[in-house]
Amino acid sequence: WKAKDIATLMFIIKDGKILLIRKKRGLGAGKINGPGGKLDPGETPEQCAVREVQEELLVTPENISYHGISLFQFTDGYSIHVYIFSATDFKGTPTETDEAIPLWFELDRIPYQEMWEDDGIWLPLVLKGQRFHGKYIFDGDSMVDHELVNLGPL
Ligand code: 6U4
Ligand code: NA
Ligand code: NA
Repeated sequence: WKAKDIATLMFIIKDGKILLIRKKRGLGAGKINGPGGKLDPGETPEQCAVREVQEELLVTPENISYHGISLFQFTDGYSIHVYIFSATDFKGTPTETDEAIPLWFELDRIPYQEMWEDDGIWLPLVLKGQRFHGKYIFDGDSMVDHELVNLGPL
């Protein structure tokens, strides 16, 4: 038996670009991902997503949409449920912190080869304004199975 975590991801998409991070520590350190992290006691997923972007990049996302939930199940028993959000605006200036380096990418140049293997499957649905849910089985860093259900437009 291993812990089940609940976490969030927030993709700020503005002026044809997406704000990603090079993660410096935690699960997926070294990879490029959206900012996000684990739920603190008493907060909603959206509150967590906003707080994590504030902590990691010193910006506050605005005009937020909820896309859905993804379950990541690792073969060692660990699992993490991730609530996925996007935002079309933000306040502040993306800034490097102890946790993350901010990186902007054109929407047709997202560095999927430096991201978690599942991102290439569902991040295009975020860009298209779709809701979805999915389940992804990982053996270490390798995805061995997945199911994705597209739930239609936001
Ligand atoms: P701590 O050190 O616990 O405070 P925290 O930032 O709260 O760190 P972290 O970064 O370990 O937690 O949370 C895990 C992050 O990794 C969440 O944003 C979700 C994300 N994540 C985990 N598996 C993922 C996967 N397969 N694909 C993906 N993001 C994943 O795109
Ligand atoms: Na975090
Ligand atoms: Na955290």
